[in-house]
Amino acid sequence: MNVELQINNSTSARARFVSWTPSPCRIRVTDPSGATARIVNVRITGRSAASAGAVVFRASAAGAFADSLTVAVPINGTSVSFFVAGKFGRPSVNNGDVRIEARTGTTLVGSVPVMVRIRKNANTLTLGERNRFVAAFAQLNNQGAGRFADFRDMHTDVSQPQAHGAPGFLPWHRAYLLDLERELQAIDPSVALPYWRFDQPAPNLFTVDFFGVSNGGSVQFSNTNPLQFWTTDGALGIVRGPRNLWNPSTQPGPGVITETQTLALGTQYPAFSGMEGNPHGTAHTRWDGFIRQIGTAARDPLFFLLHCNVDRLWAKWQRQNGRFDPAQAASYDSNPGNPIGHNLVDTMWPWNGITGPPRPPTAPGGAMSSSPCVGAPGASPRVRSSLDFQGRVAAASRLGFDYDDVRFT
Ligand SMILES: [Cu+2]
Repeated sequence: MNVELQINNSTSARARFVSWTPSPCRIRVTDPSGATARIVNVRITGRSAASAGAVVFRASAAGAFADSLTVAVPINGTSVSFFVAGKFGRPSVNNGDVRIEARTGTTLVGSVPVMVRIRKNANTLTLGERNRFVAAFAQLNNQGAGRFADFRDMHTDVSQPQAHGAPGFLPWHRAYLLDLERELQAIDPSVALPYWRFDQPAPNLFTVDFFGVSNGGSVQFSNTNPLQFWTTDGALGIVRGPRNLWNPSTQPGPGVITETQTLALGTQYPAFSGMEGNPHGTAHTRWDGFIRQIGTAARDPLFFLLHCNVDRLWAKWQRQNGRFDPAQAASYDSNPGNPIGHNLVDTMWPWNGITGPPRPPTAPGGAMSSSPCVGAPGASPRVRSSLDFQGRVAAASRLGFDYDDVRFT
């Protein structure tokens, strides 16, 4: 007998990535030979090394997760649904480092490799994770000739009002990071965007082998680091230096409020979104160079790690206060005076392709990148598409990413 395991309801190997948020899956009998009844009990488990990812299961969209699940599967080929999630605290370190196995009795009847793909603290990545991320990012930019140029062009002075200084700041940047992360995953599906905790020292991030070292002027990289060829706006190199003799390897960003302080800004979105100033703006202006100003910030790949932490803080705040539902007033700031692109129902530039006032004159990059694993947020996301990122309110809203320290359960 043989069964087929469909992760994220797909037979594609590209869809075999899960996070803390439950992924819908299916099992069906593809070869019934040897079966003695019309329905067989199949036990589904995860198998991995102690240092690798781990998964848990449940039979339906709600309920407790367990390390194994027994499913009654008809031998006529009808599929039966179940759910898989990463076991919190056990993210993968390599693609396919967990196997989902199906057994009847002790006989293995089906098996697929999966990855618990999770956004992690950049300071704690394994060397393998670090090197794969840097290689994918460098390839996306391709010395200035690659697809990264669109991301550079999305975050400029002219597009500034689409993404800053109003409530859509957090939803817009969540979509922006997701679009970039999906492009990185098209290059290497094992990559997830890491975050820079700007309220902590990051000795493993600010090295010549990772995001580089500089006391001002051009960032220095080792001769094995592909970021040494980073080029934007026709110029080789990244201009970045810590302001006022700050050492990002040994000190948190001066004046940057801590995570605890950020999460205590208030329980309503209008209060919490004050974090656009501090810690977000303060983290940007601890530096001189590209990352200091909106118009040039996206020229520095560190921008995306800084913003990944901004997004993580929003995710933590959402979980702490139950602020995932766009229909609940406290989850957002639905001020009637919000500019276009900052109301929950508004589509977001540039993915909507709309140009001309009050939108910018061009819409670089086209539609939002799709994912082999999830359907949301679609080609033209709305502000509201960013809120329910774990699909808590509606499972179809799940965006397919999670943070190492933000649980689903
Ligand atoms: Cu920005």
